[in-house]
Amino acid sequence: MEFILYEVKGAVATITINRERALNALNSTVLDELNACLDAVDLDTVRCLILTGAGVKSFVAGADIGEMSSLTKAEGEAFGKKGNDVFRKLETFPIPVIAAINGFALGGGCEIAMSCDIRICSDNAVFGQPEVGLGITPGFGGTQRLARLVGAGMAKQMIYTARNIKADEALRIGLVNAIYTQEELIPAAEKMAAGIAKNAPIAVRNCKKAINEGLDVDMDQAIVIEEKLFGDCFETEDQKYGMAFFLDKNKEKVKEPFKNC
Ligand code: CO8
Repeated sequence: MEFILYEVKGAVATITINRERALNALNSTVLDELNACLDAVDLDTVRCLILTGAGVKSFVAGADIGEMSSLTKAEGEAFGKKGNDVFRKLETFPIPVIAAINGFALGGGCEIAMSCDIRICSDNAVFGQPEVGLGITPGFGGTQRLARLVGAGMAKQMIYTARNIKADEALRIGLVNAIYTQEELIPAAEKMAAGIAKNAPIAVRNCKKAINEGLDVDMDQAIVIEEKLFGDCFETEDQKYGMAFFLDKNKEKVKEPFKNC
């Protein structure tokens, strides 16, 4: 692939958007390649994904302004759909995705980060939805996901003013979970991903599904979604092993890795 790097270490895979000379801006090729990369992830072995950007300056500096500048109404809608389809694939991806935000996360960059399950960033990260300054709305889910993540009032302020915020403010409003130095960011993401990957994979997937699907419906329906996914776990070998291990009083026994079945 021209703009996507994919690396697997044990049960953790890292996808790097690699278009550094344009600060990893998302053009159609990047979106197509990201889509293909997600389709190719081996879900039998990979249990957590990390998404980051190449270089030390930018995570993703938005959708490609050059490519968008001459779009017609229909082409604009189609470009928005292309991005939304990939971002939705990321959001509903069966395994957790951690965004390791290593610099600018503007426009489509902030939007792709918000499609991930967990966001952590470096201390030089900058977030924003600058679209109205370019004469457009956020078009890759920003109007929807930012309001859900940080509340409608703060989302409206960020989107209407197009003002960028730094890492500390992103932390304060709940847009990211933690800030690291640039050197510490990827090791921290890998450590978190490894911590997720060592837990029962089907249970982790079911948690993601329960949280995501539950947030889209009212509480009465949401708890039914949870009950069903909770029940499903009792058909897994991992549940049988995990509970038997706890109940076994032999303290010498070492816990085996979960089998994903
Ligand atoms: N698109 C295309 N090229 C970009 C982009 C971008 N979003 N961001 C940076 N670049 C390019 C620059 O043009 C420049 O290229 P070149 O070297 O060929 O001139 C190179 O990257 C380096 O950028 P700068 O020289 O500008 O670097 P600075 O350090 O001076 O500035 C900034 C860094 C502040 C990040 C600056 O580059 C900037 O403001 N970039 C644009 C940020 C932005 O507005 N992003 C939002 C774009 S709109 C969007 O994402 C909408 C998503 C939904 C689309 C839905 C479609 C329907």
